[in-house]
Amino acid sequence: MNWLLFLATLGLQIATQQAHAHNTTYNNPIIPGWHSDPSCTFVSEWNNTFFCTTSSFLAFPGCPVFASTDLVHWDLISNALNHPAQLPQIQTSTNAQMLGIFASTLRYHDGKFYLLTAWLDTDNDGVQFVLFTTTNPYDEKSWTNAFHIQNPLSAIDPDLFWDDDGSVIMAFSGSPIKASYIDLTTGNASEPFDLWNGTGYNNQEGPHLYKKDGYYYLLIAEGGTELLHSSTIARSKSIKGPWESSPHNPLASARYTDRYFQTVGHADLFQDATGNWWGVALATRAGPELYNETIYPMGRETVLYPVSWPKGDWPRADQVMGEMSGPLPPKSSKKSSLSTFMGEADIVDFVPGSSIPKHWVFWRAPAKPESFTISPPGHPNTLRLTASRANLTGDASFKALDGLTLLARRQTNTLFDFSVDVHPGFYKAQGEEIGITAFLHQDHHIDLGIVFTGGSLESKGNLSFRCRATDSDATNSTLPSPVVTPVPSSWLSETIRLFIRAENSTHYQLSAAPATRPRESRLLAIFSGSLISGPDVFTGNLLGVYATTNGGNHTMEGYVSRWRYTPIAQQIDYDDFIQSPGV
Ligand SMILES: *[C@@H]1O[C@H](CO)[C@@H](O)[C@H](O)[C@H]1NC(C)=O
Ligand SMILES: *[C@@H]1O[C@H](CO)[C@@H](O)[C@H](O)[C@H]1NC(C)=O
Ligand SMILES: *[C@@H]1O[C@H](CO)[C@@H](O)[C@H](O)[C@H]1NC(C)=O
Ligand SMILES: *[C@@H]1O[C@H](CO)[C@@H](O)[C@H](O)[C@H]1NC(C)=O
Ligand SMILES: *[C@@H]1O[C@H](CO)[C@@H](O)[C@H](O)[C@H]1NC(C)=O
Ligand SMILES: *[C@@H]1O[C@H](CO)[C@@H](O)[C@H](O)[C@H]1NC(C)=O
Ligand SMILES: *[C@@H]1O[C@H](CO)[C@@H](O)[C@H](O)[C@H]1NC(C)=O
Ligand SMILES: *[C@@H]1O[C@H](CO)[C@@H](O)[C@H](O)[C@H]1NC(C)=O
Ligand SMILES: *[C@@H]1O[C@H](CO)[C@@H](O)[C@H](O)[C@H]1NC(C)=O
Ligand SMILES: CC(=O)N[C@H]1CO[C@H](CO)[C@@H](O)[C@@H]1O
Repeated sequence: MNWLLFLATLGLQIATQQAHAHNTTYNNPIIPGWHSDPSCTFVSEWNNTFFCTTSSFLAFPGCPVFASTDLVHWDLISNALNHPAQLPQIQTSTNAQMLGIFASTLRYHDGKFYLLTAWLDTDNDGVQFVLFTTTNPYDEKSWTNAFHIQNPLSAIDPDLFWDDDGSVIMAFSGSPIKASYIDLTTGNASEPFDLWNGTGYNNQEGPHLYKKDGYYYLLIAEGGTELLHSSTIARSKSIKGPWESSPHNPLASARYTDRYFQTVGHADLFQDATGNWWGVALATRAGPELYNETIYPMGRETVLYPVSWPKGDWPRADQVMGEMSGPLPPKSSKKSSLSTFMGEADIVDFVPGSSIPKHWVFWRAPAKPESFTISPPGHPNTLRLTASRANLTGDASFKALDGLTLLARRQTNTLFDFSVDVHPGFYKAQGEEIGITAFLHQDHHIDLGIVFTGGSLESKGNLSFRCRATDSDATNSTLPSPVVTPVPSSWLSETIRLFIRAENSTHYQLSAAPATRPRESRLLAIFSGSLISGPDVFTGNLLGVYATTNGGNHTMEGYVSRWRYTPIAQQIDYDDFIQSPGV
């Protein structure tokens, strides 16, 4: 070998090694709990920061935006949909549960952040494409109102791609996947044209376009968002085709495997400051067996995997696992040592002057925001709930604008402890109920309520703990009967602490104690996580408080306090639990 060639080869080796010189291990999911359909982008102009968004359906605030400089510490920096005037339907429409904000695309172009998404509801025909933009994603109020982009085929999953000539291409779901040129000033979309058919699976959706080394690359999701889900890729010299499928497809998938992380698909790709490529996707922690038993209450979460994509060649991805290794950017020095994977704890005491934490959600934008008041006069360190007529399930006459008194956060850990204190004295009329819930949506929830059944309060049995599950997919034999337990008479005038705890990865324990004597805790019921998982449910478990008159039209107010969510452990493989520090 001559010296020049040797040096060139050595240089090449060093360059290649440099890109991968400092592999570190990290855990999936990088954003745990219900965070499906991730779309992420890297923005060097913003201090080499990665930004991601995930689907939010009827949860409000919606369109959460996360930022990270090291890919493992993710901060929720804003919710792009944060006040109802931006998209009034988030408050007024949709009695169907699995509609709302679907999968989005997040991109940065020429100083501006673009979040393009689909809005679906039952009160309007078809699907609307709506665009939110900002020049500062850290400033929540700076996100614009929804700007409508034409959706010629009533598709979902709009992408946003700027071509070299400045034209803007919006790919979207369809068989084959289609695209239109769009005008971002008028919202007009051109006659759609066909892109790629995929590799033969159903539900071609979630497209993202990229351009690299003279090719257009089209990444799509195929197979439906369950066990056959996948992410596949094709390329073409021209946007009009022909598209060539990657010989390495699927790029990412767990189908036909027994891996713990299933349903891997609906991906996005981005490149970091040193030129390494990364992929994100959604995945469900369960393994195929529990998946088939529909026990995956956290739903679809966001995972990260390294991608190698040599010049002119096809991308290859590492398979998604609970523990992975890759050339992560250096750890942000400002951050605590806990990665977002460990799940966020809540220690919330509703101190006067505080506001509702940014990561908590309502189900639709609240029709009456004053139903959730922190520390009203005379009641410091409490949250006052004004009950909704409808309970969490609602009834035939329930309308979105009636409002639902529910405030929740995501279950972000396989094992956790959640508790809230309920103050005495709210009960005046029959049916009144305040409680805590594990809530997937209005047709899937497990509630632990304190219910007043009328009569005199002092009489034993008139104030009860009621553990009740609602599961529209359950049959009479699989829906457990409500468990009703009288509140012990010695607790009647006390503040009562209600607990929901995942004691293992399949079951939830519901219990209660006098707040001042938590050791007197009583186990009231154990319910399966299958009640809050479902094959056609796209959300994941939320934990929260609710108040209802169960159909009564009168006003009822109650007070809760001391909201705690304590992460206990993350399961990352069949026999692998990572304990939270301090547990
Ligand atoms: C980048 O980081 C510096 C130092 O933390 C900060 O002052 C600056 O505002 C940041 N710039 C952007 C665009 O985020
Ligand atoms: C946008 O589309 C609408 C309806 O299809 C049409 O009336 C209008 O002229 C279009 N605007 C532009 C600038 O093309
Ligand atoms: C998709 O597949 C159908 C049926 O095989 C074929 O007729 C059509 O031309 C294909 N379209 C594209 C864009 O490849
Ligand atoms: C899960 O269900 C699918 C579809 O019914 C089946 O093909 C697969 O064998 C099942 N896997 C397990 C582990 O039960
Ligand atoms: C670092 O991780 C990447 C992605 O898994 C891999 O391709 C590369 O070989 C690793 N490098 C080293 C030095 O282990
Ligand atoms: C469930 O039970 C109710 C009341 O007993 C009965 O009316 C209904 O037909 C049952 N449904 C099924 C699917 O068995
Ligand atoms: C979890 O606990 C429940 C109830 O105690 C039990 O029936 C179930 O088998 C346990 N599941 C696992 C995975 O240990
Ligand atoms: C909800 O309220 C309706 C009446 O408004 C009642 O029929 C139903 O049993 C209640 N369900 C739950 C889970 O509270
Ligand atoms: C409460 O109001 C609803 C409509 O707002 C009505 O349908 C219902 O009959 C009323 N219930 C009672 C108990 O008055
Ligand atoms: C509505 C109701 O449950 N009322 C009961 C309240 O408690 C007294 C004494 O136990 C019962 O007699 C009532 O039926």
